[in-house]
Amino acid sequence: MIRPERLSLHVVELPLVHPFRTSFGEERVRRALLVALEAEGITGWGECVAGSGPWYSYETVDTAWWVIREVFVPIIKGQRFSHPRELPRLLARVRGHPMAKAALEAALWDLYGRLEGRSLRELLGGVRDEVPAGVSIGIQPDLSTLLSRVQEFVEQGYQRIKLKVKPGWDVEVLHAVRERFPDLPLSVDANSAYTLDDAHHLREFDRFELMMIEQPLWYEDLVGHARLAGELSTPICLDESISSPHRAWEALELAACRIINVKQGRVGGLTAALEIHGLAQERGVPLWCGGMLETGIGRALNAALASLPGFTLPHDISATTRYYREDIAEPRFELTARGTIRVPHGPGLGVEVVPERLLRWERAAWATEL
Ligand code: OSB
Ligand code: MG
Repeated sequence: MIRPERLSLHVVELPLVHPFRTSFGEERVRRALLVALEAEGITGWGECVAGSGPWYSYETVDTAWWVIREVFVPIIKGQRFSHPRELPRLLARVRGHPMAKAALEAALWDLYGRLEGRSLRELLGGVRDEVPAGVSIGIQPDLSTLLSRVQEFVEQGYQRIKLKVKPGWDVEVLHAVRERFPDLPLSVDANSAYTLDDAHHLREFDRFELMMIEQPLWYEDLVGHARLAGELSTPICLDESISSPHRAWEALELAACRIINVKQGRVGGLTAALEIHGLAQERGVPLWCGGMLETGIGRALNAALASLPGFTLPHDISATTRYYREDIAEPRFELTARGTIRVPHGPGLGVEVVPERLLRWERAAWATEL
């Protein structure tokens, strides 16, 4: 039984090594909300994947802060849990806010693992010691900068390169990258930058032998993706559209995608991610773990999730140095000589928050007894 005694919220701002530009904007700093749950002198940590503004998702650091403090805390006050999967049932009557729910659930999984002396990988049923690492490269100021960034990551040994695309930064870019790197495992992510009217244009992507095209259309549009899938030979992967296990089921029923990018935060937590994993296993749909520029806390969780048997494609889980000069957690994640990231095996997340670093990068904090 876990009886959480105290909850604290921490907003941190970590400068990114390189600005990250997508079809919806640019980030120079990762503003992240961390949730800590304490019991019996042990602390469990969860990172909320919401961004600082409502661009990737309507949730933000501030909406998550508000809903956890004003809505979730009163619900969990005095509660006991025999397993973290009991939390989503308690929170089910709150509509929406999947990223906030996921962050609280993540803290409970970490706390549970630490109290039981078991790793998150083991608790989730992971089967791998290391997972294939890919890297996601944002939109660059020009083509030559992009080519040198790709070169740099290929030399480092990443197993797959994902390029952010948008109208005006696509076919020409892909042509140049393919010409220089003919055999490179390559994919693209549009973050909803196209419409079905662009179907003819998107067909040009087919000649670049991409592993997938991620989220080409509007996030609510499963039917549009199903129609587009009929026009393209490149597999469609959905990211933003998959906001719950039910949406994953709908997407697969409609044949809106052949691959799913799983972000536990976007789907409402680890329990929901496990449900999607089960569904994908039944149907033989390959999964991979997406990223949200997480700190070491979120990255450790992603690595544990990616170690499940259904996660078979390279992930957006890159080395710490690709994102941050200094992370708030230790040890840092490094790319192995095999182009993989090791899955932590210590209790819970298997990484530790460094208190001085948390203080250095913290911009706001709040705590309450439960
Ligand atoms: O669409 O996958 C995305 C980062 C922030 C928001 C959305 C996305 C991304 C990435 C980065 O592609 C993946 C990573 O963390 O390395
Ligand atoms: Mg994406």
